[in-house]
Amino acid sequence: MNKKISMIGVPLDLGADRRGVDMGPSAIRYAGVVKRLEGLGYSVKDLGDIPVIRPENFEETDNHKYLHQVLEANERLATKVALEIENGRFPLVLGGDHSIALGTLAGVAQTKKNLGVIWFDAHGDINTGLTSPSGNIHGMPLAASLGIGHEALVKIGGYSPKIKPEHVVIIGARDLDLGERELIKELGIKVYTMHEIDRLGMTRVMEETIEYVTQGTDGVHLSLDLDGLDPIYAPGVGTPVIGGISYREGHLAMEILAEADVLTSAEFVEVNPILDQQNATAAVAVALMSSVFGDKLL
Ligand code: 4U7
Ligand code: MN
Ligand code: MN
Ligand code: MN
Repeated sequence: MNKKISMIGVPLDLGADRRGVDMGPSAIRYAGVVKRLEGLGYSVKDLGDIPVIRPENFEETDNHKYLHQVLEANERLATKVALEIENGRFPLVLGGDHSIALGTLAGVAQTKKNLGVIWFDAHGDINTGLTSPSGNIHGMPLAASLGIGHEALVKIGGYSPKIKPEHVVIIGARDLDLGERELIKELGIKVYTMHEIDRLGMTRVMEETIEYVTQGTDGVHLSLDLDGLDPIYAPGVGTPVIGGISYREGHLAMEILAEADVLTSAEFVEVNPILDQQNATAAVAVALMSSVFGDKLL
């Protein structure tokens, strides 16, 4: 793994239309992420936070809440991520709501034309303005990155698509909207729902996932939504869904990823300290990062 990490915070909550997740980057820093990664031998450069402009009033464009603010923050994020990669560094993005994957992927995919993506989440995040029951953009970044949805979202970074359906794996899904299910089937996206995780076990799920996302790709991005974990372990999230991945399964997944040594970028999103219990969810995020960056425990 690249030993030079550039950490970028994105204090955005407008994509979730819910206050609190904007404090995610602070909570994760407070939970000791830099020390933890430095302890594993990484050199960590904390680039601070991407500025987010708050609107005076509620805004909505064609069932996309706060479209303009979400676009602006993500354009900035994309530029920064691309620059860090050019400088030979590993971008580690801290959310913020999951709409920030739009900017991360727009930055990463500028250099990686066949990027593999592991989407660890209770949700598919593959809605468009036409299928979204909420109008919240954090439920749309996977669709937009595939080139599907609102023109402006799709074109972040000035190009589209960022990724191809055959390079994506969703892990932990248990709350998929009707339109999402249809699109997943239409595009043939590989999904390990909780059912498959129960049935096959996390080891096999991760081994198959790694095999799959490294076929014909030139890098692998991990987009980890803390709500992929069960809310027992990660209560500080805006859209919790019971029946999720356990703390140990989450660690196992990260450890297998670390062993495979395939990741070229990562983001950890949806930590909401207002909904949390004593920063437990931020602590889980840092613990998972520690595993995915190679903590061997012994
Ligand atoms: B997250 C939802 F309807 N699908 O689109 C939607 F259930 O980034 C939830 O995964 C989206 O946390 C959750 O609003 C987005 C809803
Ligand atoms: Mn989610
Ligand atoms: Mn839901
Ligand atoms: Mn998500």
